[in-house]
Amino acid sequence: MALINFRTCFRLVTGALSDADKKATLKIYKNLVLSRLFEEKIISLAQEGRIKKHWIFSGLGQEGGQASIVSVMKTDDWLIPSLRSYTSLIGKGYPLKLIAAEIFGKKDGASKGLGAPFTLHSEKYGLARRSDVVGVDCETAVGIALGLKQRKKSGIVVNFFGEGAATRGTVWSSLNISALWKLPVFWVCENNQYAVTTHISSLTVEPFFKKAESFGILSKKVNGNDPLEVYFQAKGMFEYIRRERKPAFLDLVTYRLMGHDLFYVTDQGYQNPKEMKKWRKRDPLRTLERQLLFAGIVNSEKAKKIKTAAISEIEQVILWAEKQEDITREELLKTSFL
Ligand SMILES: Cc1ncc(C[n+]2csc(CCOP(=O)(O)OP(=O)(O)O)c2C)c(N)n1
Ligand SMILES: [Mg+2]
Repeated sequence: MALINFRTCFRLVTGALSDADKKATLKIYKNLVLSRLFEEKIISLAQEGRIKKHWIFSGLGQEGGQASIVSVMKTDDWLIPSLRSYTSLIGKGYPLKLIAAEIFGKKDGASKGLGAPFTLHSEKYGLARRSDVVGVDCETAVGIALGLKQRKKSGIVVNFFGEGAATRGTVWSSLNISALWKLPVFWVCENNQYAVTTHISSLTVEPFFKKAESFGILSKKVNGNDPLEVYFQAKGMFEYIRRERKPAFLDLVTYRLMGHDLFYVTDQGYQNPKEMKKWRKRDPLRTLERQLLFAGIVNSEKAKKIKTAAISEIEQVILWAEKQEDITREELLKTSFL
């Protein structure tokens, strides 16, 4: 897959970005800067031993698609995030401090310190709880979308899941039902090519978008590390879902640069170093930054200001989160979070 899509270059060279697109891409960039710096901070705190919880699933280097897709969402749309979800939660407007408090295992965290940021449920922010059992969320997405349809509400459900999850039957039966019942779901397969240590080549022969297509669902495949391209593809697909009240499917091809979780960071033997080097060069944040500089949407001074503001916000949030009250052992044992 090329570093930057031809269509993206064309849009930039011809100045085909409307004012609304420019505003949206700046929002995507700010989200990516904040979530990247936040995640790097969290990883360094965990490595220093300041974070005890091990539920830190890194999305470093694969966040571009999430930022772009969530930027197109409206407040009454529902998001079921993926495992590696800081970017989408931040993009949906969820407070960073509650994400941080959850990571520190605090009572006031996103999931009351009992799970992880992605296991939160919040009607206010349109966030539905992701299960730790992969693939099950697709059934949740069907349920929420059916509820929206029966109540004649305008929102749609965006469900992120991994390509590993997409090997489960429950995912495809959910897609089938969404097509049959004409449900407004945007299925996003965050295809980072690994499920723990298993490469996608051991999981499937047919590309996922072709499988989705076979259920009669509008399906596309996109370079997930080119945020502008994802933004334009997603915008079109959102328009389709809103207009037709039918599902759509996006195969977001990206790459997992870190280990499965922080325990796996040093155990990268199953990932080919050449492959990793290639994908490091396709960093979505750097790609978008270059595109925005080229299109004059930011200049280097503005980019620097955005980064400084993000660093200061993160410092404040971490200071606040660390001071909050820990979850007690009794509360922890009372709850099953699967
Ligand atoms: C049904 C089920 N099987 C196995 C697991 C253990 N598990 C947790 S995450 C994961 C990998 C999922 O891979 P993928 O869907 O590609 O998501 P990614 O980790 O790449 O974001 C597995 C196998 C689980 N949580 N649920
Ligand atoms: Mg995966």
